[in-house]
Amino acid sequence: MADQDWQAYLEAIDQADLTELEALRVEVLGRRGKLTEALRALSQLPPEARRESGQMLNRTKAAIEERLMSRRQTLAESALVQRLAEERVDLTLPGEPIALGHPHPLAMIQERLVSIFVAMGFQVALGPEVEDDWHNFEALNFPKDHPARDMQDSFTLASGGWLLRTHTSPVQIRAMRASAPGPLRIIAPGRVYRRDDDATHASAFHQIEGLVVDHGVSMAHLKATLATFVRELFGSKVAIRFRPSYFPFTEPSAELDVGCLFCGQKGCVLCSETGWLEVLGAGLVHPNVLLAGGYDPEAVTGFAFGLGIERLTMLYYQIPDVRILLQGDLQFLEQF
Ligand code: FA5
Repeated sequence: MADQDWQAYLEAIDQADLTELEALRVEVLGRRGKLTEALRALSQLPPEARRESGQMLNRTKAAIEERLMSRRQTLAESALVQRLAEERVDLTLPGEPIALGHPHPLAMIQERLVSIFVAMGFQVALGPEVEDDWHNFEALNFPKDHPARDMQDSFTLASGGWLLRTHTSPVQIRAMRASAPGPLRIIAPGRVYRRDDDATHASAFHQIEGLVVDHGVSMAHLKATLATFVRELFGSKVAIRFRPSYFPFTEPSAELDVGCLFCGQKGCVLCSETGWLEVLGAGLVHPNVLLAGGYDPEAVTGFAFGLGIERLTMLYYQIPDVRILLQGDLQFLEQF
């Protein structure tokens, strides 16, 4: 084969893609390749010509091998450049949206209730969820074995004398004992526990306690405070009424009802056809409770109230069943 033919192969290599390159390699250097055959044919040449041809063929082989290698490298590099161009990542593109959580409806309502009272000048006080009998009952004027204790069926702890508080009212005692004989205006939000379990009663729920102790505090202050609170929460059009009631730790005692928001006071299952929904219990602090709190009932008076946060959340969002608030169902919770 003449020199220019080998030269043509070198040029073909420079133009080849990967597949053509392999075909060219086989055609020239394969077991039956042109150059392999030519090298094999050398043995038939006379010694002089063999040496000359042999040197020429070996140089050609080296040149072709080198060219094959460099073309392969060029192709690999351009493939890489192309891939990099195709796979370019645009770091300025917005990412996949991440679903953000938000506070539970009970937490939102609790915050709203607390902020209404804080705006009226109340301070937030907290107390323990594991209480002793004295703070939860006795200091609140529930004598031992008194039937009033049946109103709040408690979870007691195995280690004697402790129970899970059944209401936030023990914080009244703790706050009074920390402030007596000075004036006091607190609200105490928190979790409470009772042996209850039905559509409107959970075994763990939340209350907000309110307590004001000062000179000359009267039922008029209580009514004005609670009326302001209800109107702040539900708007000025909602109807309210105070109804006589009984709690051992207040005298007189009252319950506050709001006009049913579900039926517009026409009467429905949720208000038991009465047109009214019970919102909270309240009253003037019983003298025995003031005494237990370290105050002189001859010198000061006070009012107190306690409301259920679940109950208010149900009213606020018009949720007909308390259990759905406590089940952690995302389909429900994501609506808020
Ligand atoms: C009390 O717990 C009194 N400590 C409230 C009080 C405080 C009265 C200060 C006077 C002065 P009662 O047991 O009614 O009262 O509960 C208050 C509110 O808690 C109820 O109106 C209701 O909204 C809510 N509640 C009671 N039991 C449950 C329950 N099992 N599940 C959900 N909410 C409840």
